[in-house]
Amino acid sequence: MTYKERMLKAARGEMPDLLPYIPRIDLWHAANFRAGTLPAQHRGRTAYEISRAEGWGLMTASVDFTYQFSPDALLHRALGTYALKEQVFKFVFSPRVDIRVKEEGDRTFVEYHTPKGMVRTCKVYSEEMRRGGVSIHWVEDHLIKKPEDYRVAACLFENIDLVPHYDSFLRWEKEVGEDGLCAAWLAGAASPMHHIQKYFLDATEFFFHYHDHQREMRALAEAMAPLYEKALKIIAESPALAVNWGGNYDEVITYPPYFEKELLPWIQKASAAMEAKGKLVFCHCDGENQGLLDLIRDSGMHVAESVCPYPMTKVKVEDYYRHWADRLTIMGGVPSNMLLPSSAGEEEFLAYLDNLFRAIAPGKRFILGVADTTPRDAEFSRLVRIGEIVQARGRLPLEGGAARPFTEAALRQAAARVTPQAETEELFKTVQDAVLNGEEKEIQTHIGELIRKGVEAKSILQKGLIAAMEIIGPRFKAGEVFIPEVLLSSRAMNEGLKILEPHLSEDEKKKEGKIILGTVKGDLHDIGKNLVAMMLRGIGFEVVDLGINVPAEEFVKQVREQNADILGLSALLTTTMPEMKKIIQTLDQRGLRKKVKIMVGGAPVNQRFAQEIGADGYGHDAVAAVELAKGLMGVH
Ligand code: B1M
Repeated sequence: MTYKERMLKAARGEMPDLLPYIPRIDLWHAANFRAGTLPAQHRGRTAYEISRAEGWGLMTASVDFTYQFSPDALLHRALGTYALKEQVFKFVFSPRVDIRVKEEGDRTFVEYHTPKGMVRTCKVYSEEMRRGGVSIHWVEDHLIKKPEDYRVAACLFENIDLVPHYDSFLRWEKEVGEDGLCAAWLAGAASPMHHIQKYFLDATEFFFHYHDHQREMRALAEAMAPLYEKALKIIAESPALAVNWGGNYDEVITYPPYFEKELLPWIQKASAAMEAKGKLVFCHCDGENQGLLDLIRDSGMHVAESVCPYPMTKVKVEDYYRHWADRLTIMGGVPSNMLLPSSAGEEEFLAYLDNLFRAIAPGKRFILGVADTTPRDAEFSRLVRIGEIVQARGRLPLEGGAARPFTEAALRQAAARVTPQAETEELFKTVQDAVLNGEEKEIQTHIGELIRKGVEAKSILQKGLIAAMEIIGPRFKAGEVFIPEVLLSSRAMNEGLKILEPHLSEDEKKKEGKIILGTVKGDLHDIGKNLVAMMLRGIGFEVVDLGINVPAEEFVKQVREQNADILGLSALLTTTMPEMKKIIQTLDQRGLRKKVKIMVGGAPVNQRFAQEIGADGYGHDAVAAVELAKGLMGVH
């Protein structure tokens, strides 16, 4: 059986002969090829050649930005209108749109002059990013900057057409042959609204606009919908047997009610359209999926691709299999940190595989791979070892026995909900409610009223504002409220503080402590870090946010100058985690280590790593980060 046949069978819920093993190695390859550090036996080879030489399938189910035919494939990155080999159409701009492009070093500025005005974007792709194994270009200046931009963006999209174009897809399919299943791609978003979220606004800003400018946003989504409809028709009629429809779903970013309202109908629509033509729908489910398990399972998609289980995320591989495998095929299963000796020792790696092979028996609806992708510093021999184990033990049906039992205790834990006690005086209820409901305007009135009544500013701060933030944290952790609520509450809290501040004495204004916060060098993920910053501010810390991609020297400089109590480091990539160690070492060498407490966090970071690098603490999520910061300050 060929890899293509195995994938088709696995995706359709039939039993292939062997567990398909298709590790994604594009970024690992690009970084090591550049650095001249590919394994000796593979020097000079392409990623496809290496996979073939090792007997693995080719990862062609998800987009590979590192390998494209068109030099301008990513020019319109900030619009999400690429020109990729994975596409079976071309985006065609009408002559009514005048496009002006300017390159400056690593930056590409693009202006779109439409009949209704101009919008502009800027993307960055640096040598450092290439070397680090990053394929996604960073959008530095987003399309939507102010509410008026929505109208222009809508006009822009009304002036973009899609025309069928199979040439590059067919060329790619020919190159892949029977060694993989080539999936077509639209833009990596599941729906027009998801497209707006992923491309047009900064990740945090999106949630504010989603609340404040819902009408304008929806009008833009409606203006984009015909393109999405047309893409579906073209893909359905095209030679592609599968489509990868949207991705980066995550229980925080695409939180359940939002997913259900804005993404699900389009995934269902895509699945129905493809199914009518005997085609398959893959979705790139590389995020934290715990809160989305049912929604994804029932969405109609055929394959959840890039599934990244515990210990990188909350859901264990056995729980995925138990929950999904009766109707949804899982692709992925090996979290990328299992390939890094610095994150997982040899024993842990082997134990993980051992468990995986037991957990996914009989092996139906499973395509084994690395989720999301093999990191630059991965131990190549581990990828090879997985391939050998598949050859030795991967005949289907697997003989591993039943999946590990799902313990009652784990079920109870997952269902546990924190019920916060809002035991506060009635007097402060209006302020608390305004924070909890994210009412940034009303809060000013409520605080004004209390001040006029002669209520102490300090009490309003502690029993109104801070007490409300202490309620929202556990609610977020318990899954009772989602990221927009937290962000809107933090915004309301800050508005309230502005009114209160002139009435607080210098002593009362004193913050819980001062924290320097940033995402380390080479890393552009900032959603989690921003959330941590907002919650720390909400609870009374002064936060100096240095942003993303912050070099060690900058952290050191800030520690020297800011007189802060805590340094907070965030990293979302296994390849950038070592930066944290470097920063701590540099602080040590400069005699500054004792000046601050250091806390670290981010999806791949854990307590063990924090201890190893000499940090003072690790925060699993934003709520834990706040608790940790209070603990480090000696406040409980
Ligand atoms: Co990226 N990405 N990404 N990505 N991305 C991950 C991180 C990944 C784990 C996906 C996966 O494998 N399943 C994977 C890393 C794998 C690895 O390193 N082994 C990955 C990859 C590979 C990449 C690229 C390399 C992909 C590429 O180029 N093809 C690239 C790298 C770019 C770069 O940084 N140089 C890339 C790019 C992107 C996007 C731009 C598309 C986008 C980021 C948008 C943005 O941040 N503005 C993105 C996204 C969205 C993700 C996932 C899907 C979601 C991350 C997120 O925002 N989660 C992510 C999957 C995952 O994490 N499982 C993934 C929501 C957020 C609230 O949670 O950030 O974990 P989180 O923050 C939490 C806690 O971690 C903690 O509190 C936060 C709030 O509760 N926390 C702290 C965070 N910082 C803390 C600091 C503290 C304490 C707690 O103290 C100081």
